[in-house]
Amino acid sequence: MSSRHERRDTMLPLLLFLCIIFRHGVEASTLTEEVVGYGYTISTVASDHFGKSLTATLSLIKSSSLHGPDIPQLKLSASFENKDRLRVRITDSTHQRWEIPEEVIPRGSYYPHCSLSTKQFPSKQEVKLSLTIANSDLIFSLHNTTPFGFTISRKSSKDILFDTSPDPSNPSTFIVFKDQYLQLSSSLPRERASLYGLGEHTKRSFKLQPHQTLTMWNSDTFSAILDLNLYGSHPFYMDVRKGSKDGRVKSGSTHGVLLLNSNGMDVAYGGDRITYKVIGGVFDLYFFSGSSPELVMEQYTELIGRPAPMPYWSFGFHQCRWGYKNVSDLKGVVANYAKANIPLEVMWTDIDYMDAYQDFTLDPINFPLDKMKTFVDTLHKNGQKYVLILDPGIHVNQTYATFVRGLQDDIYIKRNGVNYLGQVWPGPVYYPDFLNPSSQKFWGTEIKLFRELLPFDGIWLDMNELSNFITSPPNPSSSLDNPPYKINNSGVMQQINYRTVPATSLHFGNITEYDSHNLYGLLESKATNKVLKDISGKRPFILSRSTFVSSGKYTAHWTGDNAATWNNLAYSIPSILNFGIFGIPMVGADICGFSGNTTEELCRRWIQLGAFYPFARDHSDNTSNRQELYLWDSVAESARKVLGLRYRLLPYLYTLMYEAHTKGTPIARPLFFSFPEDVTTYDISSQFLLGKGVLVSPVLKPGAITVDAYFPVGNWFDLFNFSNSVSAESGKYVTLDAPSDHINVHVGEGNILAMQGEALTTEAARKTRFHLVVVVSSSKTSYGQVYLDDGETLDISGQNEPWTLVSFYGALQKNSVFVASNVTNGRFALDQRWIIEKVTFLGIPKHKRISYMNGTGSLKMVVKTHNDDSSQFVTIQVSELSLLIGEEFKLEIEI
Ligand code: MIG
Repeated sequence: MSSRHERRDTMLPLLLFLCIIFRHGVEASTLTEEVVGYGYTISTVASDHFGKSLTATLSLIKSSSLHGPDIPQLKLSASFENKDRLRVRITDSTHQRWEIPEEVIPRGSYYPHCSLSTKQFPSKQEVKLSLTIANSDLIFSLHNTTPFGFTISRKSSKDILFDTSPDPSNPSTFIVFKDQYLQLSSSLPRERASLYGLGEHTKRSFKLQPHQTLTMWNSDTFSAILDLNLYGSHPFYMDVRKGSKDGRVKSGSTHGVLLLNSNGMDVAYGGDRITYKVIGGVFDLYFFSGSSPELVMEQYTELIGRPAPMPYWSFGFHQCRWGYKNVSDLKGVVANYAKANIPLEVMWTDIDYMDAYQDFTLDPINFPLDKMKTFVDTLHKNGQKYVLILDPGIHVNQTYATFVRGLQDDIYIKRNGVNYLGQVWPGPVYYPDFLNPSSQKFWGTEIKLFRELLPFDGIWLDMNELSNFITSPPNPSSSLDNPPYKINNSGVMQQINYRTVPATSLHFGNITEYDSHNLYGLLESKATNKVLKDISGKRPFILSRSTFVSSGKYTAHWTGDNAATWNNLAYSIPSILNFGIFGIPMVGADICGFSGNTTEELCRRWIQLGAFYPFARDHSDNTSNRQELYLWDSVAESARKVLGLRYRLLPYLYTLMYEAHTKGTPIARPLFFSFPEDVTTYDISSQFLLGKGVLVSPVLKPGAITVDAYFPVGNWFDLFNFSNSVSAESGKYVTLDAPSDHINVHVGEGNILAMQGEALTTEAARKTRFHLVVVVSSSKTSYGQVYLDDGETLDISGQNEPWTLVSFYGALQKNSVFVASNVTNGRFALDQRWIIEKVTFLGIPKHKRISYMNGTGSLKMVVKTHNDDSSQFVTIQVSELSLLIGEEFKLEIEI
């Protein structure tokens, strides 16, 4: 069997080199030859009676032939869907064009609101017509210029957020609308705008750097390579603004912009301009007013859907590898984790388990059913789980029942009137068409039958970009396989068909692959999610490589094929932060690196960081050395330490998942989410926050035993030992010790963490007692939450489901320090007999001489102080408590 990665590794540098030359050629010729388009002017304007929406017809100024003929008349509609969400849609005024179906991404139909009354646009040049509603901070303005333009600005600060006003000397700023080429450009305040998002790409920095083209066209490309379009497409960005000189705009004012379009596109980011170049569909732009990063996420996920709730167990540690040989190999790995005392929650199998790489089959020699069944049963007995991989390509093989049922149901993607024949691991394959409603039944039956044989706990969806090992020749009579404008697909500019299903292929309802390509992974995740809900009645766990806008509703994601290098370790942070912003907060990178041989030091540093990824899985490819955490003593030792902290933080991580599900806020967040006014945080790519207040500052360089970490304003305490505090009156960089077995993880003032004890499985960890860590602050009340349920109910927070939500608050007062709780639905927690056994107060200034201490009430407890000479703080430890977490309490210590 030939390894395609080897082939790809040798091909790519050459392809990249060629494409760089080619790209320059194209840009030069665009300037000297014809321009792409001359823009449009406004012919008529109408608005609704409520003043919530406005419609304009636009007429082409002059036609141009580059990239195909222009569409002569367009319709623009602008409307407030709610006070925080403004939608601007531009399409052909007479012909319907491709738009993402409501069944795929339900978003409610808002057009038209009601009957429109026509307005005469004020005839003078340079006049604008504005639209806003009473309680919104956004204003939409239509500019009657030649060509026309529109802007989105803020009412409160007058900041212009999006500005399509054409620069008459630069035709690339004009709106262009052709069948296969749409262009729209907005200027940006270079010094004040910081953009994040527009993926999926592997990037050196989280913040977008000027002068790059971000291509979106789902592709099975090695994620170890920087800046190429990868597995998913998310045409969404968040813009965090720095304050304006006149003081009207405050630093941290944030808005979001989504171009809801599934077609292939290049987005050129130039620092002072962003230009969309899209090869189909319509302009459907959504502006989210924020004005904080958290609010933008709440508003964005309100439209696209909130992230799926994840089962409690999925926050445990996962072990995977491509190349496990047989069942005893798997058993050995599980046993070795146990022997090394390293938590292992989930064991995975890659394509190796299948018979001839056919989905829903087992290799009869190496992974026979009886042995696999015993293996999975044993995992379950030990509180562990099992996840397996599925690839979308179904082997063309008349003796393979799944294939035959697919033929009978007629659910495969078609081309030229027959099922399209691709090539993946099994050899020749057909691909299920998830736009076809019958595919749901087909997929459901296959999964159900297989799960009756082998009770797996979750599904891993790979290769769903769609990946194809062959590139079929284009159909010469169609411009779909070979569109006039070439997006920079995988650096292979000539071909959107490169190693995928060709654009002229057809889905149900005659939807072309050209239009729906980017939706495949989303559709497959959605179908799989539904199947798992239906057959298990529990919260599904799905991990998908390919994603699109709204995938977070159905699946988790990993960052694909990274490499075991120090650079890739560092790139994992921007990738994970991006997926938080895309509404897919359950995300991780392959710990210790997928391709290439890892080293002891790299793997040790990687588990130190990876233990704090929302999704923590060690995975490697079949040609690299094994990298299970127990293989090196120093890695094993680190793993016990950092996974120990992860497991103690499980209630916190799980509550962050609950928050993500209810409000869209990411689990792993950039520093600016908690410190939006601090402009230094905008450039940070080497640290991140878990939730509001746990700061992770990993070592990302070989040989390093210190780390330069940025601390936003406040007091921060090392979460491993509660000392080693950092106090920052305003943000500052600090060089921290980071010996080989240590990662710096700090908790900031104002936070209360509900932690539990360490264990080897999440099930066992859930049975331990709680420990509250209260970091008091001189300026604010400290706050924290814990959400508790059985960890797997489908309907999280459902009316008839048992769950408990506890909010903690605490503060330092003149003569005391206290923590107290508010409880919603305490019953569930009371039934579980969960107890808070220990409370640690951090951040009490030393000058507060602790003269007398006691708890109020008749609580039994032991109070100790820790007075570290080198620290300016005193720690108070209250132990031997037995506070029921399901019951409200107040614990006050006199000082
Ligand atoms: O063509 O299933 O990203 O995690 O191990 C490679 C084998 C197919 C790609 C996935 C990787 C997985 C591998 N897969």
